[in-house]
Amino acid sequence: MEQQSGTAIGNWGRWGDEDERGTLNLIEPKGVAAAAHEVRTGQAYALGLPIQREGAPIFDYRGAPQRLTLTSQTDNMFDDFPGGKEVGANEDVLVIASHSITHMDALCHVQHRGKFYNGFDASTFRTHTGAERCGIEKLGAFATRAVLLDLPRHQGVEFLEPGATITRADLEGCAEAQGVEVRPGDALLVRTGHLDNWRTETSAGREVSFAQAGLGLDAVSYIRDHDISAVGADNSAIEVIPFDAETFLAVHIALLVESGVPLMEHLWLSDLAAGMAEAGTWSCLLTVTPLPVTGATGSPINPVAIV
Ligand code: UVW
Repeated sequence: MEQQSGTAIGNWGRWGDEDERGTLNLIEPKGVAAAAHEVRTGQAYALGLPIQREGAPIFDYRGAPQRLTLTSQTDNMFDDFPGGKEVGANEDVLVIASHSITHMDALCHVQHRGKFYNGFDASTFRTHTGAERCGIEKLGAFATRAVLLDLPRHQGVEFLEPGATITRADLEGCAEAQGVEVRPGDALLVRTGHLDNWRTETSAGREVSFAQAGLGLDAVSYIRDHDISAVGADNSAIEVIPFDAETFLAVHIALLVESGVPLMEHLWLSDLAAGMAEAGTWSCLLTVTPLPVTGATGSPINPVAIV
């Protein structure tokens, strides 16, 4: 098994040379059945942001999501059908950059030194056909136990300082203070408070303060050591922005490429955090359904957490 960056902890080959699901393989049916017992209040929280042009947290080059009206009853398209003048049907076309709003990164999203997760060659990704290996459709829908680490609540602030690096010690300290155990196959949800801050800022403020708290490389060992199946956060890239000064997308490389850990970004975690605090628990049942777009690098998602 070829290893990246001289480390001995990558997951290449762990689930076979043809594997394209990475750490989602850690979710076993008996774990899902046990996760159902995490449900205490039955309250469900949707973690996806509204899909709309205004106020979507995006990188400029991805553009804002657009809902275009395809047909409308006012277009008289159905007038020639029997009873057509009395009936109308409205439809949309959705134009959404797959990495703009709340979304999941497929394992083909980032390559490093010409390789995707599991050693698949970056040349297997082509402009027109997309990903031959590790496309989002290979991940499939999943349900698992999830643990939310609410760092602002733990640190007694509204949101972490923009640009602050979250360390392994931060995650450990928060889990310990919350009294929650992180188990193999769990999804890890990290709340930074970034979206709360972003929502209250003016657009001018957003431009100058794109810096976001996020995971540093040091926190990756926590995810690997706990055999986390997927990582989500309420920021744009899981990792800290500005990006690591030495390696662009260092945490993406460590998680997506080396470890095969799918990432979920722009999760709205604040309502969930409040509900969990009230319920006195930091673990829940999480379901995630990426759209099975063949060869895609990611997908909008609206995960549901049930407390
Ligand atoms: C990058 O950070 C490049 O993409 P994403 O936010 O989708 O992980």
